[in-house]
This record gives sequence, structure tokens and C-alpha cells, in this order.
Amino acid sequence: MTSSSVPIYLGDEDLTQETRDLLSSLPSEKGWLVSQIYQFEGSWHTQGLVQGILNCQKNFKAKDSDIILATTPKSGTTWLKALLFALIHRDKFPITAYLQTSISPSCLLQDSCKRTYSIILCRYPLRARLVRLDPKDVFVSLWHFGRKLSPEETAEYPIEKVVEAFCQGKFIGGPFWDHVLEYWYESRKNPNKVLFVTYEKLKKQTEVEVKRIADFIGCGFTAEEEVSEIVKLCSFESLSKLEVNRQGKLPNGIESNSYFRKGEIGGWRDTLSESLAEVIDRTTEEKFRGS
Ligand code: PAP
Repeated sequence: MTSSSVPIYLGDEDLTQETRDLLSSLPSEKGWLVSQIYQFEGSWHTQGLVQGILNCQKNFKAKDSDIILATTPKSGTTWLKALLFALIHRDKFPITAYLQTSISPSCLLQDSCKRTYSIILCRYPLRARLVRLDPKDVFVSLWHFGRKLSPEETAEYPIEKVVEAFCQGKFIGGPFWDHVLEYWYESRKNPNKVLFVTYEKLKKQTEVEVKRIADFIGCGFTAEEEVSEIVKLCSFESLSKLEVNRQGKLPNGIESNSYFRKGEIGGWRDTLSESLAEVIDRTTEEKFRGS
């Protein structure tokens, strides 16, 4: 992989000796999109992400007012980030004007987060947790993102092989299912600290979910306030049309428009064959059985 073809968090530069030593002791696999992925504390990551996690574990000092938004890839981070930002700042700015210049996928805390996988923007230890419950949509979203990002790296991989790796959990941030379950149980144990939000519900009943998120982070809506303005502002149509998202690039070179593809539930149908969909569904059934 050439370091210029992938974003910094997928690269392998700036590793400390301690991280290199650790990496040499971890299970590793050749990855799709990246040359090598490593199993660290139950999940699979690139070298750069392991470094980021270690940096975070060592140096991140949470404040009571922090909010952590941590998602599996392609679960709607960009959307929830915009919603959270708009919710928190709705009394301070004419939000529309502010969003025009501020909401792009990397706009928040990029200096402190560019080498970490999770985006930290919420009240710690409160966590707004967004998942897409249909891993087929997650897979397809990531498949297209990866192919757009790094056509040379991904060209040689047939989709069947990538689905297999995804189902085995050997995928950046994987296994998807463990991650979802872990946070689901945590949200049941600590409902005041962990909020579990699904992309599907956010899509189907956006106002209800946005109000729930606002209550959770302590900035609930008054009876007079309209939630619809924020919902509209952060909608796929609105965010994807912003100049900063149509033309802009992230510091790592990714075009901001890569984060806006379809924004639908069930979009996997145009990419996955029935048999591949079944492979993912079977894995989902096995992993979620009893939960
Ligand atoms: P990331 O993991 O690279 O940060 P993330 O923002 O979590 O990506 O997810 C991107 C997905 O959210 C894309 O899904 P798709 O490929 O299936 O289309 C993107 O289109 C979708 N998305 C982005 N913004 C919105 C939005 N405002 N409303 C609904 N979906 C959105």
C-alpha cells in the first residue's frame, strides 16, 4: 500500500517502538483495504489504529462534560456528529450559517482524534452509541467507500472474500456483532451513561430519536422548541449539499463527499447477491441468538 493512497488512520507511519513491539506479538491477517490488520483487545485494527488506541488509553483524560461518540465504521457517524453538534450549539449560533462552514466529517476535535478510530464529542462517561442494525448495509457502505478510496488496493479482492472476512470479524473494527452486543448490554446496565441508537430508528423516526439524544446529553427540547429544524438541517439531502461536503477534503486527503453515498436502509440490495446476503444474515442469527 502506498501511504499516499490511504487516510492517515489506516497507514502505518509514526508508530512508537512500544507499539511495534506490541504489534509483533498480536495475531495478524492480511486485510482488505489495508495490507495488515491486528487483533487487539478483541477487535481488529490497522497499525495506525492500534497506535491511536494506545495513545488514547494513555493520554486521554476525560472531563465530565465530554461526550464520546463511538461507532462501528459506516454506521452513520457523520450524521450523528452533525446532529450532536447542532443540538449542543443550537442556542449559540444561527445554526445554518455555522454548519455551512463547520460540519464536515473531520471538523470536530480533528487534532486530538485524527489517529484514533472513535470520535470523541460527548459527555464522558456518557456515550451516544450509534449502530446500524443491518450489517449488510454496513458492509456495502464500507465496500463502496473502500473501493472509492483505494481502487488499487481493493481491486484484486472479490466481494465473496471480503464478505467472508467481514463475517469472521477480521475487518477494521470487527467483529461487528460483538461490538453491537457489548454496547447493547452496556446500555441496559447503565442507561444513564450509554445511549444505544440505531441508524434504522434514527432514519424512521428521526424527531423522536433526536429528542431522545438531546435528553440524554442534557439539552432536551422545551415545549416551544422545534426539533424539525435540526432534523432538516442534518438530513442527508441537506448535509450532502453543503459546499464543504461537496467540494471539501479532509486533512488526510479523503474527499468529504465520500461520506455521503445513499443514506438509505436496505441499500445493500444493489450490491450483494442473495447468497452473499444470506451468509451475512446467518452470521447475524448465530451471533445475536439469545440476545
Ligand atoms: P465513517 O465510518 O467513514 O465515519 P459514517 O458517517 O459512519 O462513515 O457512515 C456513512 C454512511 O452514513 C453512508 O451510508 P451509505 O454508504 O449506505 O449511503 C452515508 O451515506 C450515510 N449518511 C451520511 N450522512 C447521512 C445523513 N445525514 N442521513 C442519513 N445517512 C447519512
